[in-house]
Amino acid sequence: MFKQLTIVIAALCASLAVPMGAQAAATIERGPIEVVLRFGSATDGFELSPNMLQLETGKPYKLVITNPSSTTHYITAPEFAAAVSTRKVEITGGNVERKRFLRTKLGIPRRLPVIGEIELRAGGKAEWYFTGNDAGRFPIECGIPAHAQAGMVGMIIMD
Ligand SMILES: [Cu+2]
Repeated sequence: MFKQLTIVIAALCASLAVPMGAQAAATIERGPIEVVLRFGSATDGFELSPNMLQLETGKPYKLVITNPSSTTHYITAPEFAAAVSTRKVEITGGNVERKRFLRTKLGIPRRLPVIGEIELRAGGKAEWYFTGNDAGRFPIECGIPAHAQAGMVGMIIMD
């Protein structure tokens, strides 16, 4: 009986003593943190929902941006794009097109192209995989004239 208990305790200790490497691997296996952002609404409202995202530097994210409206919207967040390392942008539905421009347009020394705008047509969905590098407050809005003024503005806060 006593020997059996010792074995159980030993097994329990072994299961608790997970090496750091294994923990890191488990974090990667769980994948990026998914955050959902809606551009426009099903009733064609000019809004971002939510209009504020709180993220942390150094963590991998999958930002899922949907456009349930009947019109095209442009996801425009150049300062944010320059502050993250983009792994990929996957675009599905709505016949969507990715647009890019260089850091030089922001007065940032040219290193790599960053995502300037993502054209998100009606019913489209974009999945933006990135890791945040720089802390700050970054505006995100619709780049189509008058849409931002009508309310399609938001803020991404990276701590
Ligand atoms: Cu728009």
